[in-house]
Amino acid sequence: MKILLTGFEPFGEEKRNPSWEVLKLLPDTIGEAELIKRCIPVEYQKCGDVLEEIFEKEKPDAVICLGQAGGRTKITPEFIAVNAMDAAGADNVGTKYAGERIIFDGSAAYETTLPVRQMVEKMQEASIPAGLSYTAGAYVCNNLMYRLLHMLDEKGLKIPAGFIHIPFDEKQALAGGARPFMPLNMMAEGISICIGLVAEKAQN
Ligand code: PCA
Repeated sequence: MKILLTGFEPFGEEKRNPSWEVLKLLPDTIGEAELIKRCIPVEYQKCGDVLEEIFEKEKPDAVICLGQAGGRTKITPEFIAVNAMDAAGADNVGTKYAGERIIFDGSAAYETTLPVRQMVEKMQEASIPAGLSYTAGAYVCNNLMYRLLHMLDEKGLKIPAGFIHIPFDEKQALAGGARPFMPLNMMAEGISICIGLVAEKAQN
């Protein structure tokens, strides 16, 4: 079984993105699952297309996309992606959106198909701060999650897929004053727990 994992390149003022750094710490297999790791550009117009290309090539059995949510204190699986692009900040090619749709006639929202409640419970049992999030924002991460779930819906593919936001890592915290963070090793442990659950779900 193949699980596609994506992280993002750095954006804004940051020199690194923990969503990609954490993937570098993971092994290439966990149990029966082969992990395919890819880095996605922080661009509204490109992120979904890049993901679709990788998906077509790799044909994974499950997809977990990761992104940085600076300021959060927990690993937060996202419950929902909304059909909106609306953020104060520009993406990495300077594009900004205010109150626009991702897909003009697309659904208002898509719900994750990852076992998010179990993920949160299992991470908490392992003493890793975790919580369910009901908003991925309306910037590029939400965009990627929406495009992922829209693509699977269009293809009629019912595989586990969704998005997990993670906090800044320790290097970012040290570089930028007093900011909430989580050590990368702890995030790697948390994401490995999530992958294990997804592998179980994808098999059934
Ligand atoms: N976080 C941003 C985009 C890329 C990333 O890692 C977000 O939350 O939208």
